[in-house]
Amino acid sequence: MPGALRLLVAALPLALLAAAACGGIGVGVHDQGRPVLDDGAPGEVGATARATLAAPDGQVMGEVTLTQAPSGVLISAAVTGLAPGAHGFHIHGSGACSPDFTAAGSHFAPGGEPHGFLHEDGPQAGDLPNIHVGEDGKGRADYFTAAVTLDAGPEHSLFDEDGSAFIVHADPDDYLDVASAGARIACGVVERG
Ligand SMILES: [Cu+2]
Repeated sequence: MPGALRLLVAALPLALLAAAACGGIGVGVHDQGRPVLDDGAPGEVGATARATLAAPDGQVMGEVTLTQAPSGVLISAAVTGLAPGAHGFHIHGSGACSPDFTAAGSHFAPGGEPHGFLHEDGPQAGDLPNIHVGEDGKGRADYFTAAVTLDAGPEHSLFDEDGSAFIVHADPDDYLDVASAGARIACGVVERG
């Protein structure tokens, strides 16, 4: 299965997402299907998780909420106090933001894919489209991805052994070069609730 098909990410208005959830529009193809626990029990649709984004000095910079859907996870992010423009926004593979943001590790990629929506063997499960910040320093983004799950157990679970974290970067992700997004300016560990 080509990596490009492993991840479905759509930054759609919620109305469209609702329509998609009802089967009103096709939203793409993926090979991970309905999230299923290792014991075969179906995933808990509607389960939620969150991450509070903070700057290196601890100042809160935003909030991310995650909701388990039948075939993936809805992610809603709100940020504040950031420089206007596009910022790389990813799920990183370790649930830690201290002693510094390198503790979050590299991008969540249980399948070992290379980074980038534009990479022919990408993307990684933790790749997400950029979040856009206005002149007021505030930004919002909604995503849907079938590449991760909140269920414990599956390889692509955000609650794997070492957890996961969201990172906001200083610069835009060019969706090809993992270094393009630059410094890590905000971090938040994914927690249930
Ligand atoms: Cu990143």
